[in-house]
Amino acid sequence: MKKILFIFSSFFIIQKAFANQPVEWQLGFQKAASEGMRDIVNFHNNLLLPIIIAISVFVLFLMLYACVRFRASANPNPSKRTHNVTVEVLWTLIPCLILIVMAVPSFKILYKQDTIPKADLTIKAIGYQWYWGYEYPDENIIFDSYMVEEKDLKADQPRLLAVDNEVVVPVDKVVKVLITANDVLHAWALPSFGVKRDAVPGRINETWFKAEKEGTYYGQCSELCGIKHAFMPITVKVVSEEEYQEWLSEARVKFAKDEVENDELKIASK
Ligand SMILES: [Cu+2]
Repeated sequence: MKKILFIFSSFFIIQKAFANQPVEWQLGFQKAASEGMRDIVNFHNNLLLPIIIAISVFVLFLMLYACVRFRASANPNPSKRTHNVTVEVLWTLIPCLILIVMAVPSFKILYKQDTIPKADLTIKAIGYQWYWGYEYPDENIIFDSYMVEEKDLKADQPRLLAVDNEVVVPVDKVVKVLITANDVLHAWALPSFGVKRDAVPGRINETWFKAEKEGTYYGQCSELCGIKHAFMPITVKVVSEEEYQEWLSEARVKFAKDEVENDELKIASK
């Protein structure tokens, strides 16, 4: 009992303190930080969970009822009935109706996520074995993002989730994410934003999010991509517009896209 209480209390307390990464004894989703994720959490908590609980309780009741009501000792001559049209129609129709009730809001969320609003900025995530590369195509910025090894972790960096170069985006802006891979299938996933898209070599997938709160958000590659699949985390830092501009001006120098290629092109075209 104490353990159960601990699980419950730690769930609520830790959820508040570290909202953006998995926590020990966590139940349910990470806290939502975008409208998309809020939709998903509401759908799950307010519709799916009640339906699942109701079905489980009902089936459990039926099983217990059948065990008691039709036990061998009370039924020396068992019933030979094999069909009942009414019951058969009901147990086909009712599950169909339940599925329809679930499908309507589910498709609504899917379509909402699929329609990308006018983007304020675009980033490109490229999956490699085993790290992520990022580009800000409009800013001429390109960098790689490797997991921080356990021995190099700073005090506030979570194990297996922190990276050396974080993606930085401004708060309350529509961020369009182009996702692809350079070798095998990966998947760019960030639970707090309700985002998960496959990274497919030779193809660009799109998704978007609008972060509502400043903070550091952690995700992981979510497609088995080889021996170090678990070691290519995703870190997105959501900052204010001013901080973002500051970061941009530094990043444009630090992560400037190599101009050599273009120079060579220029030489070649001369
Ligand atoms: Cu991967």
